[in-house]
Formats: sequence, structure tokens, C-alpha cells
Amino acid sequence: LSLRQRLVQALIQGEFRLHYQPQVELASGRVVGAEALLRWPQADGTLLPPDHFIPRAEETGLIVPIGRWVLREACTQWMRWQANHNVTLDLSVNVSVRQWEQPHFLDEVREVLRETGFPPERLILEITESALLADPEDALALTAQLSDLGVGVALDDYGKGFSNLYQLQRLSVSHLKLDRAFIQSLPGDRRARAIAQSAVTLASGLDALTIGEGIEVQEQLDALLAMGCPLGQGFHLGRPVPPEEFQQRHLMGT
Ligand code: G
Ligand code: G
Ligand code: MN
Ligand code: NA
Repeated sequence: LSLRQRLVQALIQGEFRLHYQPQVELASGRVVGAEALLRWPQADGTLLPPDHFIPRAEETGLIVPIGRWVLREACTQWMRWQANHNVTLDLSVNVSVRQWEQPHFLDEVREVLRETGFPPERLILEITESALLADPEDALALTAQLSDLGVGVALDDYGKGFSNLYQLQRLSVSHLKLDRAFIQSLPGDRRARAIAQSAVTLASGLDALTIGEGIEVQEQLDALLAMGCPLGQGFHLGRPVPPEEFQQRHLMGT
């Protein structure tokens, strides 16, 4: 079977899984959110990471039904956590440009929120910087409509896409996710520090929150904290894990 055919089969047979990575308030260490990350278990027991199949899913358009499943599944999982732990986490879900440029994308988001009972103000859709800037007028309309719904928008991989600051000025964005390329060089690299600091300052001026991505060691966390970066994500704070493990590690005792 071709990869496309295997993706269709995986979708029909319910093979996809979501893992969840904690997002942490750096000052307190509190888990305040979770990012849903797609995984595809293989017959040999391995997990295929998204960069091995999302590009093909995007080319074939299969990312549209896959993404629909991701959103519904993540919202459903969050509602279970909410019922069991009375949590008020934010839920971040990645969205490809192929998905949000569909005419019915916003209707589908509304539909999932309605069907699952998920509170819109807890949902954050992550859109890569390059995707948002590829079609600025559409992005403008879409982010405004999401914002009207109460849904947040995170600019993913910020700093990697040659940000068009003029577009950023016009977009409704609730979070900037500072790409891990910058975090990795902290705290030693003066130039990375300058860029990280400028992202934090910029976000705060736009009433958005910066999330430092890919924090792997305490020194990187300390550097971000000193810059006033409110939120972080990375292996040092917690790896992406299956929902049961997320619950055990991050929700027990809350
Ligand atoms: O989970 P991992 O860090 O390996 O993810 C690699 C890339 O795949 C990231 O850029 C992430 O944004 C993307 N990705 C993960 N899950 C999804 C998803 O559900 N939908 C889309 N469109 N991208 C995803
Ligand atoms: O592009 P996006 O932010 O959606 O990508 C999330 C990806 O980053 C996931 O594939 C996740 O596994 C990965 N990731 C999360 N934390 C870390 C980290 O601390 N180090 C590295 N190298 N990757 C990370
Ligand atoms: Mn992301
Ligand atoms: Na990212």
C-alpha cells in the first residue's frame, strides 16, 4: 500500500493516537496547558512521529479529516480530565494551513465545541508562522473570527518564518511560541538572548503570551524566566505522553 492508502486506512480504522505535552507557568512550575501531538502506532510497535506522515497528509488533503479527528479527540479527552480532576488547563491543537483554508473550517470548530461541550476560551489553535503569513488576508479574517468565538491563536515556531511584523500588528494572536532553535542556545548565546527577549517584549506589547519551546535544561528555563517569559514547554518540564500518563504525572493531586 502507498502511504496515502495507509493513511486512509489508519483514519478509517481509528489507528491514530494523541500524546499530550505539558505547558507550564515558569514562575510557579504549575501545569497550565497541554499540547495535543499526533502519533501513529505501527504494526511493529513503534510510534511514527508526525513529520514522517503529516507532509504527505497535507499533500493529499487527508490532513483535513485527520485534523478534524485530532480536534474532536483532544476536546473529548480534555472533557474527561475536566470531569475527573476539575482541571482548567488550556488545550493547544496544531492546525495545518490546508485545514484552516477550507471554507467550512470555522463551522467545524464550532461544531466540535458544541458537540463536546468544550469551553472555547480554553482552546488554542496553533498555526505556524509561515502558514499564517502565506495568506495574510485569510489569516486576518480567520484569527478575528476565532477571537470572536473566544478561541485563542498561537503563532507556532515563531522566529523561524521571517515574521512579517506588519501582519503581526494586524492579527489577533493570543500566544507566540518561540521556536526551540533560540531556546537551545540559551543562556550562553548573546544573539539568541536578544531574539528571545525581543519576542517576549513584542508578545507582551501585543497582549499575547510567549511560550518558550523545547526547554531541555534548567538554565534555559532560568534565562527565559529572567526575560519575563511567562510560559514554557519542553522535555525538562515534561515529554509528550499518552493521556493516561499525562493524567498520572500532571493532573493527580490537582
Ligand atoms: O510531536 P512532534 O514534536 O514530533 O511534532 C512534530 C511536528 O508535527 C510539529 O511541528 C507539530 O506541530 C506537528 N504536529 C503534531 N501533531 C499535529 C497535528 O495534530 N496536526 C498538525 N497539523 N501538525 C501536528
Ligand atoms: O512545532 P511544534 O511546536 O508543534 O512541535 C512540537 C514538537 O516539539 C513535538 O514533536 C515535540 O515532541 C517536540 N519537543 C517538545 N519538547 C521538546 C524538547 O524539549 N526538545 C526537543 N528537541 N523537541 C521537543
Ligand atoms: Mn505546536
Ligand atoms: Na513549534
